[in-house]
Amino acid sequence: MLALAGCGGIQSATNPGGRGADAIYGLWSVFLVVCAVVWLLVMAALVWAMLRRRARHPMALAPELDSDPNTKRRLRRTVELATVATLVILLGLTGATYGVVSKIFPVHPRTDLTIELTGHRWWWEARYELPGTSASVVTANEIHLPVGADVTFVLRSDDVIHSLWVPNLDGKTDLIPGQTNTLTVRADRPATYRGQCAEFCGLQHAYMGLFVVAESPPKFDQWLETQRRPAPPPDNPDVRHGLDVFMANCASCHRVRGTGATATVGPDLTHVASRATIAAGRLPNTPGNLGGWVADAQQQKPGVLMPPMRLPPADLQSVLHYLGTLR
Ligand code: HEC
Ligand SMILES: [Cu+2]
Repeated sequence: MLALAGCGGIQSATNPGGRGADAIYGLWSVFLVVCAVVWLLVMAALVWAMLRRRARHPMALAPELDSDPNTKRRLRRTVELATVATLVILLGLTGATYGVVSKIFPVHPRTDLTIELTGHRWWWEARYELPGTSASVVTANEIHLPVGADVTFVLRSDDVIHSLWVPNLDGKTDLIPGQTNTLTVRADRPATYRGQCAEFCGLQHAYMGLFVVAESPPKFDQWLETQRRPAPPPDNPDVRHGLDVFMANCASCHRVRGTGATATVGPDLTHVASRATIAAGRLPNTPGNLGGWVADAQQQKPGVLMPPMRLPPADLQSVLHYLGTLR
């Protein structure tokens, strides 16, 4: 039941929605069938041998196998055959594996879109490379991709080793400090998938999730256009006060494009209200969760690199109203 519960979901290698995951699922199926057949044959041979021995030597502890030269020859032939079959099967599976690896990591991958993905303890920073413009699109933990496009992730780490794994889309690739890895993925149908850091990276590793939203190219372009815009200026006194509170308490770690907040210790919050979750998939992005998070992030992710912000209630409300305008 546990194994079945893992099938078919939004974080499942058995429900492929992209080229890499498709190839891996195909390979996995071949392994499953071949190994199941081999296992059944071995078990059948074992049962057969046990029954046969009982029948011939009801009392014997060690039957003398080598009594008859014909039997001996037959046995040797069988063992030789099984050895060769094992070799052929292993070489076949190895070859199939190389085939899949060369599909997942082609030497010269095509690239329609490049996303620099940096691993931080314990969240993901995504920077979209937009050729021919100085505007930058930086977001966190929620990556949008156009369906059918070859999207190359340029993977780096800011601290320790992390690993990107979105099982419905592709295999895993590590994010290693001081090294740049790449992974090119292609999503084949519109869907939202969950990914997970797959390399233990400290206290909140389990809550270092991410979402990948694969959508039609027009919807993706619309999303990108929105993300490209800087934050709107405050349009009422309460929100203006929220921005002041933000500048005084949060700007040392966060960036909001269009304001003086330019720090990159924590996620870029320019469009935080457009995200479905906060804190690397830890919480749905609701006003209550956001308030709880800003007041004391340690409650939700103990050890997280955002300190509890002991703000007077009125200031907390204003800063939450301000965050709400960052759509
Ligand atoms: C010392 C640095 C620091 C300060 C100061 C700080 N934060 Fe953070 N913040 C972080 C880090 C780091 C994260 C990422 C935590 C994680 O998900 O593991 C974060 C995450 C967040 C998130 C979730 C973003 C997302 O998309 O997941 C919000 C919202 C946020 N902070 C708001 C605030 C506000 C509002 C303030 C000021 C009242 C503030 N932060 C002050 C470091 C800081
Ligand atoms: Cu991790």
